[in-house]
Amino acid sequence: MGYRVVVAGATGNVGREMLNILEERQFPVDEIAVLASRRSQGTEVSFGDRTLKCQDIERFDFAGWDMALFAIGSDATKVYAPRAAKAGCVVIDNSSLYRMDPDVPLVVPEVNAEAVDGYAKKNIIANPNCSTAQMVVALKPLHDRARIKRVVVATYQSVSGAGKAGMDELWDQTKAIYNPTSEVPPKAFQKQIAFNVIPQIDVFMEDGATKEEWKMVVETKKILDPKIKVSATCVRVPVFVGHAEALHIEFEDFLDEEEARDILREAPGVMVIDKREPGGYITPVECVGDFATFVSRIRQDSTVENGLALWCVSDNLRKGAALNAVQIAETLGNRCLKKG
Ligand code: 11C
Repeated sequence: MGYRVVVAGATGNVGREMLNILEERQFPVDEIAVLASRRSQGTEVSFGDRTLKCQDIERFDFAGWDMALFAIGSDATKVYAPRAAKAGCVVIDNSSLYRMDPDVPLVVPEVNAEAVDGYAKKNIIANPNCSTAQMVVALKPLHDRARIKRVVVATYQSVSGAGKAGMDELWDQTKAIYNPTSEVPPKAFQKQIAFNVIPQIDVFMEDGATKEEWKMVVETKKILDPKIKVSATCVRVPVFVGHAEALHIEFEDFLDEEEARDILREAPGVMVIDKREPGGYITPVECVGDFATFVSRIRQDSTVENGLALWCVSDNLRKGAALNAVQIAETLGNRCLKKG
């Protein structure tokens, strides 16, 4: 006995990962429907050893389905999430549309699983931004021990965060640099991404921060603790999958680096790889396809009182999106819904 599950946006990077992860984690699925836009209707996607055909989301009836994992972007979510929720299907939404809605829980199960219990106000649960998700997984156990006052973070975000168009642009520009027969001007990004880094992700806000940076600030407060101050600089780097973050954390209480390492070793969702030798840390290409948030380079930051610095890396399509959505589905199932 399990659930009737919908995956909306099944042909995209995140949707495909959702299907992989539902299968890998043996999520109790009684029946599954995969949805896409009319343009992709009939496109085949894999679910374990089965091949599923995408149905047109416009014509799909959500009544009788228990939960729907959405990876369709904010514009389409605005149309279809209320429709699914009204039909009694709980939406787990990967877009940014509902994240800051006070009636919608924003959940990273390792951090605030209990927030899922508030799902029924709108029948919608939000999945955070990828750069926030991995950061709060690493921060939570340290916050429980020494109370975080402030975090300064610089991100190194892969092009898959910008979808297939971002991945294609890095690939095509890289090829064009070696074989300059055709020019590949920036389109998905604001400047050349091949052999470059770009200090802009998403649009600029009035205060000079970008929206990606703003998301890290407000989402961390909603998920972990409204008292935590976050200063973020988000940077796009020429990596296909895997976001990295350099964190400088200021605590209320002193936290020794050895104790921090031990706490993180025991923390759910965290894998510590921290040998103080050449290569004794994790890089983005090594985390692809993994479930964990990897933490390396844990060390005291002596430039502030009670400071700690660390390096954190995770697969942005997994913990940053599809895995977290499936973990929310698991939490919802365990805490709130009856199996079919
Ligand atoms: C990126 N973090 O790397 C973004 C992608 O709010 O869900 C995810 C945007 C979001 O470009």
